[in-house]
Amino acid sequence: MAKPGKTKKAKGPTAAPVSRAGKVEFREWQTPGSGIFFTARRVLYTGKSAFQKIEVIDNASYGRVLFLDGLVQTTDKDEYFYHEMLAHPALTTHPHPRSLLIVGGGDGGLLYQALGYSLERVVLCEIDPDVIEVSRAYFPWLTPGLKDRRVELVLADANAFALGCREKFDIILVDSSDPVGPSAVLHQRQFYERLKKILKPEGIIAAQAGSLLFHLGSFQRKNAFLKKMFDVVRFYLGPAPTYPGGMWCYNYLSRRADPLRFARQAPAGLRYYNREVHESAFSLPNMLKDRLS
Ligand code: AG3
Repeated sequence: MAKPGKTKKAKGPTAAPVSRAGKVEFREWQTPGSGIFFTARRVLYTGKSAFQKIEVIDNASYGRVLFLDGLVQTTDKDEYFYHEMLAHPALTTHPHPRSLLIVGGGDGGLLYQALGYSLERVVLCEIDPDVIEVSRAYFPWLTPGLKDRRVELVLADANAFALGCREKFDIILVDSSDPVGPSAVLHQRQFYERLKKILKPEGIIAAQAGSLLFHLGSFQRKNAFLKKMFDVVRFYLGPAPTYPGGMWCYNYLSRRADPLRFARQAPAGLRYYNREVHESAFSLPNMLKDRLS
């Protein structure tokens, strides 16, 4: 990781920075003609890892904001909407989760949620060590789990890791980025076939799937191949205020788990997730139902 504060001229996709009215503005182009912007109170980090451009700024309304290749990954203000909804539906409905694999998630936010359960072993497979180091430096409140004794960090491409892995997991949570750049393979059929092989018979996979507004076509394609692989293929929804379209979609996949049959309570102190939210998240709007039927 380059030294904090070191600013190289970025090549390729980046959020940074446009200067307008004396303010440095970072933006994500969510579509060719629209997006979201943040003025930087401070630019905390910009660097290019072996895999992607990494940027962290401090914003007056959202606190710290992490961008990878110009795409918002997490902000202090709203990270829990996404991390809670990716973690808890699977973890509250698995009969006895002992082992967990997290795919991606180098910022630590999902791990933080998962360690609220009495898991015995967690493997976090992140391709980019710089994401972990930058998050440790600038999001220390998300990353304490990275040094938990139950956690093993594997620095690898999850697609290759899944192929070579001889262990099976109770739960697999896929915290990928968009289906472009290093995350593209994590949205494809081959990857899910590999995950299925390392999932225990009672296992559950929860994966971020994308924007309800902008990725409907990709849900339709995913649904088609997932249906051939898993008996239980469910989509569920939750808000993600700083992601494109603001409403995010997740997959819940299993051989036999019922996403509405609870096996335990979620940890206390969550800010978004609760049992009623969980139940209603699996009720889908017509525009999505139509695509999946
Ligand atoms: N992973 C999902 C990020 C997707 C956001 N997409 C976008 N901004 N276009 C988030 C990683 C947080 N642990």
